[in-house]
Amino acid sequence: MLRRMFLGATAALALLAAHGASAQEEMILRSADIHPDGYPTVEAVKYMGQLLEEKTNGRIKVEVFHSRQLGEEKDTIEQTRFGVIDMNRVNLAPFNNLIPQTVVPALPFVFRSIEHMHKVMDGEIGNEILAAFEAHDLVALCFYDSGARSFYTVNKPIRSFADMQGQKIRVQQSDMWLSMMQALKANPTPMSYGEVYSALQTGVIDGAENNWPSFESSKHYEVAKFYTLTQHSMSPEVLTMSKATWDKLTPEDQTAVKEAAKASVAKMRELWEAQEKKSEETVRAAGVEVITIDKQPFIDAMAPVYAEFANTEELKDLVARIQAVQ
Ligand code: BDP
Repeated sequence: MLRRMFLGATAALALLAAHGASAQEEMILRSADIHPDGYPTVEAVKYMGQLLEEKTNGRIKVEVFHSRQLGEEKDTIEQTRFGVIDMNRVNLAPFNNLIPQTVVPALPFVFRSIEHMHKVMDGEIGNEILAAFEAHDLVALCFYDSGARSFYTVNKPIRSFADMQGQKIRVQQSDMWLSMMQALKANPTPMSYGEVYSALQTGVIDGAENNWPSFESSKHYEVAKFYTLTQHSMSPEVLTMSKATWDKLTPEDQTAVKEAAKASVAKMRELWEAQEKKSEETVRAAGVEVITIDKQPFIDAMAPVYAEFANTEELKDLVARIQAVQ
């Protein structure tokens, strides 16, 4: 009797599951971004949503909550892991402590050029890093460009390696980034992106670092008038989906999501290139002094960071394979 009841329940569940799949429910996927509307990452995810809507005949839509409406990156990552938020576009840095493989593409000077970065992230190595998210309740869909990050300061311009000494520099919440700043003899202060503007203004920090579009859209350039082209990291952005949401999708819809995300990468690159130019123009026109610098002492100082964070066979191998990509 018990056994029959059990079988009955299983059959009912199977029926329900089949029904759920064939009913092909409508879904609106909520996606988080800290950047403002119009920023390339926000527009790329909207575009991904349009493609997904087309592929699913309007059943699955994406709604982007930009301008940190859903919170700072550290919080939205947790909420995405718990399935409260469906999708999240973030930088790799806030994943560094959780997922060691994400450290590798953020390592200082690991890429020789944007082309090198594209080749690596579009290929086998990129796929391995995407796959590493699965163990952490996330499905990583694709990487987006983030240009190169450089330092900006309020009072003391960085004209040489020695000018890093003792400057209080905001970093993303990642141990690797802390270690990178220590290796540069700076004084790292981890804080979330949304706090940086007032921290610059009130002198809690002396500077921060970011790419052209973020330096501009955050308005940090209104306060920090020196931008030094160290281009020390090309840490890419990543678009993730909650594993909980992913598991609700049929295999066909999962494929549609992956395809839409992959197709949005090219769009993002177009948007990025255009935005980089525009942002650079805006920043220069606002009177920010843009400083070119000898990068070699910065590169030379990074050995301890590699030793500390590319510290397993797997990670060392990833670094070596990246460097070998021509
Ligand atoms: C920007 C990234 C964003 C990061 C931010 C930061 O797009 O995801 O959170 O930098 O420095 O370039 O926190």
